[in-house]
Amino acid sequence: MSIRTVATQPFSDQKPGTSGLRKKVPVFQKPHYLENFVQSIFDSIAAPKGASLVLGGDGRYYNREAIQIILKMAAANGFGEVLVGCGGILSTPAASCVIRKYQTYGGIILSASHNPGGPKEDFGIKYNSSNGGPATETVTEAIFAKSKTISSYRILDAADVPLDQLGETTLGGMKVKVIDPVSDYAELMESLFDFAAIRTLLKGGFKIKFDAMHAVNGPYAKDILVMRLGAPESSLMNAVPLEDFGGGHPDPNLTYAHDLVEIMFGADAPDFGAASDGDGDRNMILGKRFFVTPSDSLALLAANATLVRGYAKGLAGVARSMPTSAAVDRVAKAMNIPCYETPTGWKFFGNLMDADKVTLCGEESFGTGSNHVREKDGLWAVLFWLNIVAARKQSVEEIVRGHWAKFGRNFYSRYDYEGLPTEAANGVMLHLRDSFASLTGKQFGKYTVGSCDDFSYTDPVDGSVSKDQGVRILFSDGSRIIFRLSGTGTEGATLRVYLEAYEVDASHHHLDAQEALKELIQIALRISELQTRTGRDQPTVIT
Ligand code: VG1
Ligand code: CO
Repeated sequence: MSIRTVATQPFSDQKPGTSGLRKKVPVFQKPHYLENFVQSIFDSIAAPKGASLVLGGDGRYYNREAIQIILKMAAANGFGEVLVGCGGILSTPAASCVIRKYQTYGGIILSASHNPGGPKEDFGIKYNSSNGGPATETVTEAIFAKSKTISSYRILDAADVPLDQLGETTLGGMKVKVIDPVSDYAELMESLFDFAAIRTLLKGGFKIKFDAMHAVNGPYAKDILVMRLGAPESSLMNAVPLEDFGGGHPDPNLTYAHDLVEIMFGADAPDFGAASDGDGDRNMILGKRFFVTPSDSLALLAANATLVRGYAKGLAGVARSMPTSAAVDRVAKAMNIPCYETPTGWKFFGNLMDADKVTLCGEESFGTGSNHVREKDGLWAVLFWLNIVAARKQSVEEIVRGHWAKFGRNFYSRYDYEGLPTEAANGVMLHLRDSFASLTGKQFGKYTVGSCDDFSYTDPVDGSVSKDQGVRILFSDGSRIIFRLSGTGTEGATLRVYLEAYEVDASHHHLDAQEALKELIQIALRISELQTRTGRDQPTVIT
């Protein structure tokens, strides 16, 4: 076995986005493409000789091939040990858990999350640091800089490593440990939640349905919900991971998790429904004929946290991404704990959690999590909800309505315009930025614009500044419209419009969100000139 140094040329498009580098599979299959990026990671993180690494992915198409390449490159770059999930599988939260538990130098996660998989679909790769969280912007910038000047990479000439059996093998001078992808994670869940109480709830006739969307969480749900908590096997759907997610879009929302939604809104619906995404870090929570918005879910977990063993001591603070509704801010205020607002999620939450500033955090994009790992965590959210339901002995709907009655309701919706010509999408953002002065103070029906800005964040821990993170139109009553370009898409540009209206009057809380937000939607379309500038009448997805 010998180490080969391969001459290569830089690619100009390896800038990591919101969550690593995501491209179509054929792009990753181009000669040297994956290798260049992996070498750029290794060169940037400067791991000491003999360091250990975690490696795994969501099992999508190209996962296995990529893992073999990365293992051989890790061996050639002086790593001493790689912990890899059996079959190449590790959900994103499980990878974070394993990095932390075994105190490895870092980890590489292969996933394009909720984007479709398959030979012509999406693939992705990201680096997580020793705290188990996504690399900070400083690190991803360094990786990008490397990728622009790279001239060679190192790889071991060796046969593929068997990945389907637990145990230890060697690759050159490096150990490869094939680990059970579920057990460390399941043990962590058992330490946080009252499994006995959830078991009793399920035994007592409380029916649940979990949709793994043919993605990575199938085996995790089977182990935890069925084997450990006693839910009948029929509680799971789409629980066998497939390389193409069964041709579906593994995004747990009302549009893409339609099979589950039909069951939860049908006759004889179960009491609780949930789904998770490609890599198992997102979650959607449903009650019987009832949808919980992710922003409300975060607020509710915070408000009820002390009912749950792992959080009984209280919360140090909470954090949400900027576009996430301010529902959790109201809970934080009532609990007298700090609430942080970051540009997006886990790239920024990690520092806050490491510094013990926050315990719970979340995003409107179906992501919630806590300091138990440094990623959002789909099944964790499901267990948290089940634990709350078991403790409160109320239905999901009763719990949410009670919350609104106490804190008011933040009506919320997100409109996504996917696959827009980049020029047109940039044009909308430019136009909005140019309109700040003329919009401020302007009245639209019952709404008055209090202020507008382009969100900027200064990390309170390391002082790093992230600018131009999205246009905010803030109304005097607390309502908001946010415009932002996605950093995870792989085709053209995706423009996201986030709408939030705060309603304190309980007699209006029963309204449908689209109905309650109707006026704000019209304002958003009018001030952005979105329809004329992009030629789109309708959003691709509404969540
Ligand atoms: C989206 C979400 C963001 C989330 C990111 C990664 O990013 O909006 O909230 O952190 O996906 O989630 P963007 O830049 O496309 O809006 V995951 O589950 O896709 O890794
Ligand atoms: Co995900």
